[in-house]
Amino acid sequence: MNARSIRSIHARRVWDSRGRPTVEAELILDDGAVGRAITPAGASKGTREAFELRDATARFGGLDVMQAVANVNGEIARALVGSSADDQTALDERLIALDGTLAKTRLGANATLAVSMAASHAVAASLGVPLYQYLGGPDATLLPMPQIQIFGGGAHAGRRVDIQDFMIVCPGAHNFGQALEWTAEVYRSAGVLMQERGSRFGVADEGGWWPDFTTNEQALETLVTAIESAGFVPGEQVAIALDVAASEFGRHGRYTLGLESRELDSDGLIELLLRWIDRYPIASIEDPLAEDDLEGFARFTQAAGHRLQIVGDDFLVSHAPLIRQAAAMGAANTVLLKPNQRGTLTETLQAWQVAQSLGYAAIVSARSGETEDTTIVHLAIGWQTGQLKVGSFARGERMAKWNEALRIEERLGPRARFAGAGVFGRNPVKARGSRA
Ligand code: 2PG
Ligand code: MG
Repeated sequence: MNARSIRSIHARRVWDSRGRPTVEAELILDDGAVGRAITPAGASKGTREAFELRDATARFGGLDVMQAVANVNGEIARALVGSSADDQTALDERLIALDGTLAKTRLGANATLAVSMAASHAVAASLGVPLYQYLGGPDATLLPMPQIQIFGGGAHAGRRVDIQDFMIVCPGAHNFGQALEWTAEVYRSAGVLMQERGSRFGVADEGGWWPDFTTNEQALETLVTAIESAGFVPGEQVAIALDVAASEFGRHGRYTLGLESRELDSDGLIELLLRWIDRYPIASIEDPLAEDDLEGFARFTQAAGHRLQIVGDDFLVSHAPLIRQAAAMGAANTVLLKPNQRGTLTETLQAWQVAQSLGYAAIVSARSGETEDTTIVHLAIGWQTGQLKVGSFARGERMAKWNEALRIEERLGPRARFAGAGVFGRNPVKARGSRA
């Protein structure tokens, strides 16, 4: 008998950070080791993401997941119980074959991902090692550069500003813990600043301050002021990262900036972003153009790809074939990796491997609907992507991830390395950032 054969799989409905239903799976091995994982959920989603199965009933606004839960407890459990969990690739391939569709429309990627992640946790527990170590072996010692949201916007804040994530990175920090300390200072000073200006209205879906700005650029200015008033040198110690999430306000090469009542075509949006890059210390821009604007993405990458990180999220949906297509066009230079965009760990890892082979960097990312599940922290460290995006510096479902990474940094002790400014090595942030 293989000690790591699967004794049981059980799913239940749990609740995410927006109070919406989601799937948790628990997998027990023959040796008694238990793995548990919860699938997250996005709000600003790419149309080519794997399918999230929600019940065709009115319960909870049509968002219930009882069918996905039943799929795990029925079909998936029947297919996997008794087989070995040792080989994650083989297990995920069985899930893919069992579903039988390209986008997991039959069983639901929310069902398959919970099982895929739970299996990896169970094997790590059985081996008596942390998940990152099971995934990455002795080399898994690289703590990621965190991308942390200071203001929320777009679909996460009632579209109060068009840009979705105003984040910071800390290229000047010497270790992960210090990057969090600096972020805590900037987050606090941004809150104080907004309070003083009478523009603080609670927090958005991912814990960033809910903004009340009259232009998108005002958010950038406020962010630079917050970095300065927290005592850091913008662009050197702390830089800006944006998720424009342009698919949310643009299609067919037309973009509507609702906050400023402006319509732009692809070139107009590219010009605007290039102006911001000149004026503000921006190290990374995600989804600068919409997911259907491959040419725009390629033009923007040609104009700015040597200066900063250009990230494909809705544009690439962690999908290896789309990454290959983008690379052939010279579009983007970094991939956002979200396991629920594909529905198994193996497919997400494949996206990273393909990205790496094409010279792309990668950021493991949470979704706007999260839980206490910390699997993605282990993926970022185990797969050595060097970057992690989790939302802001508030709310338990976000802090659970940052705190898990802190624990790992402490556990690794002197072996811990920090991705640091190296992740932006190709594109030194320092050269830019004067607001003159
Ligand atoms: C994104 C994520 C996280 P969502 O767009 O990168 O900010 O949002 O999970 O809603 O897609
Ligand atoms: Mg995004």
